[in-house]
Amino acid sequence: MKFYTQEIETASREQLREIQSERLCQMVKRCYENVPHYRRKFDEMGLKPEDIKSIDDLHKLPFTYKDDLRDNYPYNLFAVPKEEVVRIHASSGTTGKQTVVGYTQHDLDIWAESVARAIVAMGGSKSDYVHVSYGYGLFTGGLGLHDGATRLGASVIPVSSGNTKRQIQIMQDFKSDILCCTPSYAMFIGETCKEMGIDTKELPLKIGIFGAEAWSENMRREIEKSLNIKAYDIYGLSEIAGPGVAFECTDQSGMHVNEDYFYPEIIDPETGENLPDGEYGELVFTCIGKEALPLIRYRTRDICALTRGTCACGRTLVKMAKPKGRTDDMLIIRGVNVFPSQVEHVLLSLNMEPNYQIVVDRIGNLDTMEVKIEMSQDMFSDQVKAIAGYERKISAALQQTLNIAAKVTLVEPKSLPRSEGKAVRVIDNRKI
Ligand code: DLL
Repeated sequence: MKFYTQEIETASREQLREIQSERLCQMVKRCYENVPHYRRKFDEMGLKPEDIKSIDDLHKLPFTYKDDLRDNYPYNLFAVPKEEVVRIHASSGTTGKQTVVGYTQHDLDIWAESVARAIVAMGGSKSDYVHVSYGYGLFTGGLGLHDGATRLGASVIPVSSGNTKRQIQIMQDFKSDILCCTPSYAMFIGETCKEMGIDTKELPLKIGIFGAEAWSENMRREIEKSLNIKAYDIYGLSEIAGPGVAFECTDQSGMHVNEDYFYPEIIDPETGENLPDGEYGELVFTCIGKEALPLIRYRTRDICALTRGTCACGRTLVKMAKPKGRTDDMLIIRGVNVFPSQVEHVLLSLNMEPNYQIVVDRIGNLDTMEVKIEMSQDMFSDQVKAIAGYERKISAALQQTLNIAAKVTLVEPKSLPRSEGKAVRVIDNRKI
């Protein structure tokens, strides 16, 4: 099986536009009638649901921000009565209050369908064992992949995260074909296999479905090598659906957006204006297929670009690039914009493993940046002089890419904390 829902995944642009326009008009009407926040916003702008006649009118609609979810905590943006809500999830909320999201049965169905499309596009099928190591709970990763694989008819192994040696034992004994977890956890599983003396070529594992955090092409190659699999990217966010909003196909050239349910735009984050295909800006989603929490033009803060056209896999669904980072991940150090992904890129280009942590501080009035990087076992056994040489080399490469001086400290192998979920890359000690 090449497609889960071929008709939609290979539809013409006109067919897609027709579906999108019809769904948008219906959802705008429902939002106006059922969500006081949206009614108030529309009224303030002098906008009526009838003014939205097709997807071309999307730009007339107001944006929705994470703060709108917080201000309406927990349930005030829901567009359906409580009896129709069958599931609640929440985002982790590293800053401030977490945000709460809800789903009707229909919402869970389209989410599961979106994930089933993803698994098939990556070469998975109902005859696979799908090992889910994303956390189960309020985080959408575990249950999202679980429901999608169940919908496809695959055999789900719901391991959840943690206890890495046990994960590997299960992979061996239960013959997991597909591994689902964050890319940083996949790296850690690879490292642990090596430590345990397990030859990953002996494992049945063939596909990895990795997402929930930004990861680079270099990191993909590392993971593919260490686990002896094909590693695919999956994107999503709790506010829109969870994993499966977009997914990679076997062409590995961007993620197809399930745009019949989640309509994407790229905007200039400063002006809010739409940007043309191919240009990087902030990714914005409108939930045109959802009932419980149909967000209009939700500002994801992810920095991304879109491309349209027919992919080598045959899908016509618009593709989003790997997100470069988030507008709120961006560190401003001495006036220079720094993304953690740039540090990762430099390390991988020097053939180092991307186990690092950025520590930012303010001493006097000056911002300082230290990058702690783990040495490989080989480097660790080198002379102090050689280690100082590595530090200088990395420091020079960082300076060239970031345009800012960073102190490089090489630390012992395996001394930085490992994450079983999303990696924590930045510690900002500045009180700003
Ligand atoms: O991370 C949902 C998810 C679970 C996606 C499992 C994929 C796999 P949140 O916790 O709400 O939801 O975090 C959403 O994570 O806005 C991005 O910044 C980031 N993110 C998610 N997937 C990717 C990806 C889940 N493939 C936020 N590449 C998003 C880069 C990603 N960043």
